[in-house]
This record gives sequence, C-alpha cells and structure tokens, in this order.
Amino acid sequence: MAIYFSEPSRTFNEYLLIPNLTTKSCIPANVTLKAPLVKFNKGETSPLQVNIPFASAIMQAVSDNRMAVAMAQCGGISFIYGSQSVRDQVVMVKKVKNYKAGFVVSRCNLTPNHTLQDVLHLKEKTGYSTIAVTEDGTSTGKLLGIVTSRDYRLSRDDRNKPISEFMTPFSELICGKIGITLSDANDLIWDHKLNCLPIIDDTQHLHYLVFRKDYDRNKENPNELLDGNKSYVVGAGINTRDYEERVPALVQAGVDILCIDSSDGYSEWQQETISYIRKTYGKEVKVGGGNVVDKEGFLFLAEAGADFIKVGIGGGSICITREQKGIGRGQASALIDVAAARNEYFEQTGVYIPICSDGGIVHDYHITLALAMGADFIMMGRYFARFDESPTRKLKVGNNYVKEYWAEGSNRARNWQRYDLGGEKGLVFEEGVDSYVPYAGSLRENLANTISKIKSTMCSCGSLSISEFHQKARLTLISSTSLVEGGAHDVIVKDNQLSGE
Ligand code: RVP
Repeated sequence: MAIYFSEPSRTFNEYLLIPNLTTKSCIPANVTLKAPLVKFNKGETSPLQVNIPFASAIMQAVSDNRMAVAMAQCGGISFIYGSQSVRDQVVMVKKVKNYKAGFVVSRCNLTPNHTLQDVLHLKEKTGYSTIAVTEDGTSTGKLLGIVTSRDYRLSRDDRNKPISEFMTPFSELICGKIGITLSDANDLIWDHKLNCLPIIDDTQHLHYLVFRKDYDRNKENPNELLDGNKSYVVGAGINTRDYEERVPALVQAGVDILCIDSSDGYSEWQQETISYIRKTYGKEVKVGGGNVVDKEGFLFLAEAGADFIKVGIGGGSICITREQKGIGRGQASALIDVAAARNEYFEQTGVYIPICSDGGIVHDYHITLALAMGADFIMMGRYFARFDESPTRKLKVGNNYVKEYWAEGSNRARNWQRYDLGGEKGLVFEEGVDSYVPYAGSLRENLANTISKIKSTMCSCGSLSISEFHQKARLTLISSTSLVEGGAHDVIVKDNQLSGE
C-alpha cells in the first residue's frame, strides 16, 4: 500500500516567527550572515563560505558572468547556468575569475529625457554624482552622454530642464573600448584629465565606468567574496549527462564550486556524477546535489558524497512540475524535514552538510523563515531576475518596466538535462513557464534592503548568527484568518506605499 505523510505540505506563507528576548547587544550591526557552502567536520569551519546567504539560481534568465560578479561583490554567489555549451559556460566562468577590479558597472543611469530634478534625486539617493545617460536608461544601454555636477548650475538651471540639454554628449566624450586593460584605461584618464572613462563596445553600448581615483575596493564592497588569488568566487551548474566533458573544463577555468542542476536529485544519475568527481579530483572539487524534499533524498546524496544539498521541488515561481507530474512538496515542509535529517546526520557522523533552500521565496521574510527552519543559504531565481544585473531584457509593458524571466524547463530554455530521467534525449513536456517579473532596479540596493530586514528579525529573535538562529528560532503555524491580520487591513491604504518587495 502507498505510504501517506500524516502532515500536509506547508509553504512559507503558513509560518511566522515568535520573538525571543532581544538583549542590548543584539543589534543589526552585530549580526553576521556568514554561512557555510560546503560540508565540514565538527569543530572546523567550512572551507568555502559566503558572506551573505544568497545564491542566484542556475538559470539562463538569472546567472551569467555579470550577475556572478555583482553577487560576489555583495558577498553571495552565483551558479552560472549549465544549459549552454561547455565552451560558453567556460567563457563566463573565466570572465568572472579574470574580472578586473576598477571596471564598475554604472550604478546611476538615466535617459536624455529625464530632467535635472531626476539627476538630483538619483544623486541624493545613491550618493554618486556621475550619471551615465543611455538610450534606455540602463547600465548597458547605448551611451548618449554623461552628467556630472560640473554640467549644471543649481542656482540658474530650471529643474525641469531635460538632460539632453546639459549633458556632455557622446561626441565630446573620451571612451575606452571593451577589452582595454586597467592600466591603459588609467593612462587615458590621466592623458585627457578625465574623472571617469566609460568603456563601450563597437555598438556604443556601455559596459563599465573606470573612475580616476583609485577607489578603495574594500570600502566599496566590504562583503566581497574572494578566493585566495583575490578573484571573485563563482559556481557553475552541471548535469548528469556530459559531466566528463563539462567538469574538467570548468575546473580548468577556475570554478570554485559545482552544483548538479536537477529538478529531482534523488537518483542514481547524481550518485554516478558525484562519484566521477570524487574519483577524478578527490575532495578538491566541491559539488552540491539536489533537489530533494525529504530525509531519504538527503541521506542518499549525503552518502553519495555531496558537499551541499539543495532542497525544493515544484515551489519555484516559474515552475509547473507539480501540475505536470504531480510530484513535489510545500517548500517549508521539505526544508523542515531535510534540516532535521541534516542535524541527525551531523550528530551521528560529525559531518555538517549545508542545505540550500531553492525556490518559492515570494517575500523577503520568507528568506528569514527559511534560515530559521535550518537552511544555510537560499537560492532564488525570481528575486534576482528583477535586477539590472540579470541577463534578460528590460521591457515596458503597459506603464510598468518588467524583466523577462523564463524557467529552465520551458520551451525557451530547453534545459532537458535538468529533467532527464535517462533514456531518450530531449524535452518531452514543459515543466516551467516563460514570464515577466517587475523590474526592481539594482541588485545592491535591493539586497541591502532585504538584508536589513533579515538582520532586524534575527535581532527580534535574539540571534546574532545563522547557526544561533537555527538553534533559537521559534516558529508558529498560522491560520488563514491570521494571515489576513498580518497585512494592512480595515484601513484605506494611501497610494501604493505598501507594495513591498
Ligand atoms: P524562484 O526563486 O521561486 O523563481 O525559483 C527558482 C528555482 O526554480 C530555481 O532555482 C530552480 O530550482 C527552479 N526552476 C527553474 N526552472 C524550473 C522549471 O522549469 N520548472 N524550475
């Protein structure tokens, strides 16, 4: 007879945290979000850690080299998508590992139709005074000019004056071509007495800005995640088909960690892939497995030798696996079970295997709940797809800006290896959709906001680190009526001030 789980599958929305005593030293500034990425023995620390517990999803629409650099600068990690040729994936990994500090993606961007008032707003919001003027107002749009505080006089200029009337136009700019070295870029800056050198490609699209002052990298990115050679740390997705070709190429390119990307990781295919890596590289090459949703799946991958284990089936925002195949589990229940299995395994073996909660994060507080439930780090797709740094197009739909976001199991990505169960090659039916997500601006600003919410909740729960949070968190299931009570209710909310994250 079939086995029935006695508890229903629960989602993050069904839980809330109960505060613990907040001591006076328990302030956000004292909270660390450092988290282990790979397994380690009791009493030791993980050989690979993240400074913030965030990983960007192994997806075409999320994790390319640009996202990976931005994530590492903020202290997290990207897993560059594997649903591309080995060669292309290697190029992306190399771009991250060879990324030259000093080349920054423009943080302040407007279009020529914006006004002086917009310039002043942006300056006040970000603290930066150099603004790239691009055709579409993005950091990678066609460069049309630059605005600095030297281009306007507040005492004289009308605030409604369009940027096109006072910017330094492209025709008067000195630019560097993509591929230029930092030292050549600095020479140009000195020779032409510039403050900032835009780096463009053959189609005049902006890639980076290089600033005159040799800026203090550490101050700019206090959390950045670097390897022993001071290159950014990056991960990559692999599959259970072409690993004998893909893994050596990625290792050669300097990848720091691999993750087998699959919707269902409780399989002999994953065991075989991990075993190949162990036989070829011993413990040197780190590899995560998944996804699983219960103790059995966890133990199988733990025994197979996975360095971390990813949790979640069917909870992704673009995922229709549950509808198509009828498999999956509410993300909260999956995580709670796997975390318990991880803790039991740790007690029995002395080996701590980090778990990653993958998919289904809708609100920032869901991240905090996932950490409370035992996740070491959180993988997200939708969250990151919304930012400038994701690889997809930004479009205007109606009155709103959106970014494209498509599933790996959609016809668009055709990542059939992710859903492979042996046998014939190819995507037989879709397990995901092609969609838009609301455009949300820059990764850095949004992450800072999310992180401050997480730290604040951790303080309310009396926890200064994720491991302390794992021990101390107290959670309650909520009823559907208390869910209503949790939002603004019985008032008329002005404008859309509570649109949230
Ligand atoms: P979300 O953050 O909710 O957008 O979910 C992202 C996750 O969804 C990915 O990390 C991956 O595990 C899963 N995914 C990606 N494609 C598909 C699919 O086609 N079903 N699912």
